[in-house]
Amino acid sequence: MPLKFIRDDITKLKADAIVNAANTSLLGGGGVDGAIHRAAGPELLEECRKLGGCEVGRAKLTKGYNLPAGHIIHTVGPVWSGGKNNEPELLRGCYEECLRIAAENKFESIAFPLISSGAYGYPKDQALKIAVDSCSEFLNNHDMDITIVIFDRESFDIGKKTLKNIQAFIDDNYYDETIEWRYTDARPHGNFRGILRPFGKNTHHAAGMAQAAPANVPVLEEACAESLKDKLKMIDESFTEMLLRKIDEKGMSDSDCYKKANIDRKLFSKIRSNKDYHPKKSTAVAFAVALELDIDETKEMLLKAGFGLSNSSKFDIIIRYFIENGNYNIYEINEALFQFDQVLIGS
Ligand code: AR6
Repeated sequence: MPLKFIRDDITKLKADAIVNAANTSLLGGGGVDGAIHRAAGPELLEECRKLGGCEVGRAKLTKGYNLPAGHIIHTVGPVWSGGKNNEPELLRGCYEECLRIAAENKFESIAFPLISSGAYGYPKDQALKIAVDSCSEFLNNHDMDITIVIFDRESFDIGKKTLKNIQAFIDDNYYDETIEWRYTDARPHGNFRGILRPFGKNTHHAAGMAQAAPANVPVLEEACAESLKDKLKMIDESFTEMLLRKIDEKGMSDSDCYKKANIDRKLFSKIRSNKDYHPKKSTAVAFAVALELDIDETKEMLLKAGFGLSNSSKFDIIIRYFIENGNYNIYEINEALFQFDQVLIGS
């Protein structure tokens, strides 16, 4: 099952369990803890009183009461005090404990806030990394729908340096749609009206990206239609066929691939069983990333699904940035896409 990120209020989510970033008393507080107690109602506090508190890095389960979520797993994150007091291990322990409890109770879905990253002062980028690492590790051996809920934009800080590099890459490559396009008559005597060429700044990036449609499409004669039929018999490998071939070539198992692509098992089975499946672009890109294809292979795979990578889309440029830098970590790619308000890849 995939790992998802959403920007939302965790108290609004429907899941088998949501996680509360509580304190050792488990008797409520501010931040997400306060919001959960308010939304769940006073019965939650009554149940919490019976739990006898909770140690840092551990977790305890209650019912969800008035929440849309069925249960609450209360965990206590470490207070950040510079990082030398076992904070990373304790924070990782929180995620592992919550996931262990969720698995023990056969929960199929769980949503986490970014534990310790508010009042407890854990640097948000490091807190996020621990959340992602712990959850993705768990997903290697378990089927669960895990959501990491990001409350504020700042929490999703992928690190200033990466952000600056991506921004610079976008600035260098982004094709500004406001630039003027001029018609150039490239083939004055041919069937094509010409080729639209960008005119103005950044023309070198965009040149050749778009072509005008043929002007006068001829009516097919019978002989022509027959030869077209023959050609269609030799139709190229489909997206599904290419995907399955690449999985074999890379020596991966199906599950290695769909897990690494952050793709749901059911979706993968659907693709596998339909040679002519047309995936969404975000799905096709996720597979290219999971297979660690280089940029040309990625383009080839996208083309099979009817897509391309252009310089007029921030999504495409960010994907290109990661692939060209040999970074195939889907979660880091998604963090960057999220930061730039783009569709995430995978399921
Ligand atoms: N939904 C999702 N995330 C939220 C919400 C919400 N409704 N509200 C806040 N966050 P914090 P901590 C995010 O302070 O750092 C409490 O008083 C928030 O933006 O809630 O573990 C407890 O009783 C931040 O990224 O928890 C403890 O005393 C993240 O949740 C102490 O705070 C965690 O922020 C725990 O501190």
